[in-house]
Amino acid sequence: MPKIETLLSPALFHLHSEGIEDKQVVIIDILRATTTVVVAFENGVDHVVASASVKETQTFRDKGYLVAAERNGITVEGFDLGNSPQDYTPELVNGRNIALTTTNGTRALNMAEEAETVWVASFRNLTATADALTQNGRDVLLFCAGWKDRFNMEDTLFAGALAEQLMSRGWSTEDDATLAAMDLYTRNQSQLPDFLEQASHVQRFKTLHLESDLEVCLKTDSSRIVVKLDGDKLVGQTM
Ligand code: 3SL
Repeated sequence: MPKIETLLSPALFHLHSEGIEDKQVVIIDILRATTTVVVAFENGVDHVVASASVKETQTFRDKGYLVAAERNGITVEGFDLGNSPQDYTPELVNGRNIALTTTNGTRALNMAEEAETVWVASFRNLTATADALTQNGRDVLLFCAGWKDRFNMEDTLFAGALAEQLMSRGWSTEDDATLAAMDLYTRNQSQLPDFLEQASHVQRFKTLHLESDLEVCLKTDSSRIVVKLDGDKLVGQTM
């Protein structure tokens, strides 16, 4: 049976990078990068290029891309979009390509690019992602993007939710981080918004008036689209 491991911070990546070319990696940035990418695919984007750099992302404008950049929760000046999933409307993104850079999510994606498959997941496509992982069948690393190398609750909760699904399908784990993430999720799954009130990024959202994104980011299983890295592009596929 395939095994599950969880990376609670990008700072721990070096402990998991050996053998990554034989593993599936799931990038998790619930607030908000991986949710935003999933919403973009729900609304018809063709592909997304995720870059760690603002400068590189801006160069995609000349290639006809919509360009999107967020730093510290704020849209970078001069870009078409920031990182609010609510801005990625069908009217704007359907049939378009997007180049995106965010504080933590796109950095995590770039770190994991050597993996056998890199998936991008959110609560919105939780079960669809579990189905895709199961179909692939290789060991999985759940990669929480966190906040500037720090642990965060929302990514850990999602890692717990996904690990729960995989364990119920017969997957196994010997990893304390995965067991802790599952415990956090099972204790709080019935009251996620209330539990996350105390989370640092939710507090940050309040200062930036971004609270309305929370509902979009915590919606579970509204989509059957899975998102994976294909060369240097993120592409979507319906399960
Ligand atoms: O860090 C990231 O990649 C972002 O998701 C952070 S924010 O939600 O846009 O503030």
